[in-house]
Amino acid sequence: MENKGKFYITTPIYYPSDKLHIGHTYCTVATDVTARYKRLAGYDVMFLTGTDEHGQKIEDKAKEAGVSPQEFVDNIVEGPRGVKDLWKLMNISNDRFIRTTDDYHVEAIQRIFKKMYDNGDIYKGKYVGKYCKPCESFWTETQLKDGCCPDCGRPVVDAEEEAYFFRLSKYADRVRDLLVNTDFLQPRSRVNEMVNNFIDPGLEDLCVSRTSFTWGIPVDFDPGHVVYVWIDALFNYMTALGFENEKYNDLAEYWPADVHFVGKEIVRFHSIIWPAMLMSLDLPLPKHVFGHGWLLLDGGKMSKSKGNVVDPYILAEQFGVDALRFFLMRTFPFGSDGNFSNELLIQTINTDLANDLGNLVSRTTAMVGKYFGEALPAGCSAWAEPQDCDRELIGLASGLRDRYEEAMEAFAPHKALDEVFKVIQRANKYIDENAPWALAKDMDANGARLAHVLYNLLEATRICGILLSPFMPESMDKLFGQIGACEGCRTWDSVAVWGSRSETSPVTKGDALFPRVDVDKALAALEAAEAEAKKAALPPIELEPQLTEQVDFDTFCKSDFRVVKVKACEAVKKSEKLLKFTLDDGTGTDRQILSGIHKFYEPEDLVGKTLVAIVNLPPRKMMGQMSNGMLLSAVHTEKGEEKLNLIMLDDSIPAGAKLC
Ligand code: ME8
Repeated sequence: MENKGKFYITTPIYYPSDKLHIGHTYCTVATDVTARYKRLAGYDVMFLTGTDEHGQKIEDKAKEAGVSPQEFVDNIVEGPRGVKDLWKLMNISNDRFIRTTDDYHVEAIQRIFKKMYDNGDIYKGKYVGKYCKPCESFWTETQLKDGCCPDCGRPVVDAEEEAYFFRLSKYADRVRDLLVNTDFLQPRSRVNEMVNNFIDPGLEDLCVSRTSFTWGIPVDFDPGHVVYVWIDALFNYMTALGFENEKYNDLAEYWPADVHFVGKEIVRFHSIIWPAMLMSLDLPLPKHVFGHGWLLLDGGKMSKSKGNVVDPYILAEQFGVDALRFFLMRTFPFGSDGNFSNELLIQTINTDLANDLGNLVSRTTAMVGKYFGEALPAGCSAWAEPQDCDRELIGLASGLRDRYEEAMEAFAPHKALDEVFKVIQRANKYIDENAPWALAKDMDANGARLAHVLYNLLEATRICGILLSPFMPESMDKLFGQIGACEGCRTWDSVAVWGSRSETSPVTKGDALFPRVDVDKALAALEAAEAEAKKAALPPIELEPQLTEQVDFDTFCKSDFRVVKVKACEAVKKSEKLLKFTLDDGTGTDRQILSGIHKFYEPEDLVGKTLVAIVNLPPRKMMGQMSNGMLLSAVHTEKGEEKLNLIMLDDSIPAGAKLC
């Protein structure tokens, strides 16, 4: 087969602050499917994935877990059921895996940073602005949405420090031109978002170093500064090919990348900051960035902190890797958000895989066995006077490769699958139209027609099987075995040639490729597996011993517990521990409570929260300020460290409601 050239595709490099969930799996599967399709179509593919391991969030998480940041990320990346294990399980065919803590990458980033410093695009200044800790993003006041991070909606904190800046503003016009006048950023709808929200309001220079934590790549010419995690992360796409390092040597072959697949919230980094930095270094730009949508759960983005993540291991173990890969690509249009549910997954498996595809394969192979034994007779592929249904099926299947290719080239795997399933559905209808069981009643008169009908079904199945193989590699190998598709007729070239399958290849009815799922049983099993996983993930905790001394009921009833809403919260000056709360307690007069919980919460994170306070304690003075009551919280010890969680209630409960 002709070699069509190089194709370089990447996933985002994942942030190993927690185990990956089904949303991460979605993007990696989409990238894998595209990489496998390109290999099938004759490209020499480089498929890169990896992990983005620096930044304050990892430093904080490691501290919480009582291990070093390196140990922390090693466990999530290399450890059991970690990132690498997950990609192995999901049959991800990446050619390379980069970790941003790899020595070659660290050294390369230091060189890259220095180059931009030397060419004047990185300069030293003072950073005053807002910072979103969970997203590791800096924002200007004007970019905030209702005072919060425009990406995740969480509160931001003030940040001021000496820092290095990248002259992003210098590249605003060139980046705008790239987005507006080329097909660099896809889908097109994302272009307006970037231009209207970020470029046109004015691109400010970007802060690209930090001094407030150490878990990052050191700026080697200025101790104390570490490189901003996004600079470190974005250049992975090139360091993994050998840019500014000696570990690899594939840059000339594969750069510029053909496409970076990324989730929609990181399109800004990939379509504005990334091209601007490449422009600064006079490097070729990637050909495309594709911003896919999110998998939502109950309408919201999955995130570990919200506790609503879906574990891909559980789904793959329950339903099979291929069924899960297929579901992700079939159900959610790649550029849009989609609502995940277990019910939808089961429905897709039952409808598309067990019913449509599974039945086509099992009925066809069973009928070949029943009516002809091991194989169809020679000569069965030709039919002197094709009927309308023959012409329709053959026409639809023969043209399938072009329609599929068009969709895959447009990064629309869901559309490619639509096309394949039109042929599968047409083939099932063809069985009903020809009623092979009726033809088989008189083999002398109808045996030749029956063999031809079955040959057409095997051919249509073969063509669909090849085009489904990037989505479900293992199952399609089994399918090829069952329908007798030799190596030579599983190729890209053979997809477009009706009749490539040898007439007399042996056919074997095997086990069902996709058994039907019993909805109730499967949902119950999932629930049990999820509960088991949650239990296993709970850290060992030490609880305060429970008091044995009893309190009489009347005394207990004297304590007045009320729902309160946080109107304002600030740190008490000169106190490391105390936060001062201004609370709405439902009386119409603000209540002030001081609480020694600064170690556990930032004040701005608590504004708007609904808490519980005991309001009839005698007033107390602390650090010169009055406190009228006490906020309730839960405390325990984890790995020797004290933990505290304020009791938070549903926002719908009004201030002043009494707890009893
Ligand atoms: O962003 N649905 O890493 P990350 C779909 N380290 N996609 C989702 C998703 C969901 N529910 N949740 C997450 C980072 N993702 C950076 C990337 S690249 C130089 C650096 C996607 O682990 C998300 O949109 O937080 C992103 O594209 C990817 O998972 C990695 O997210």
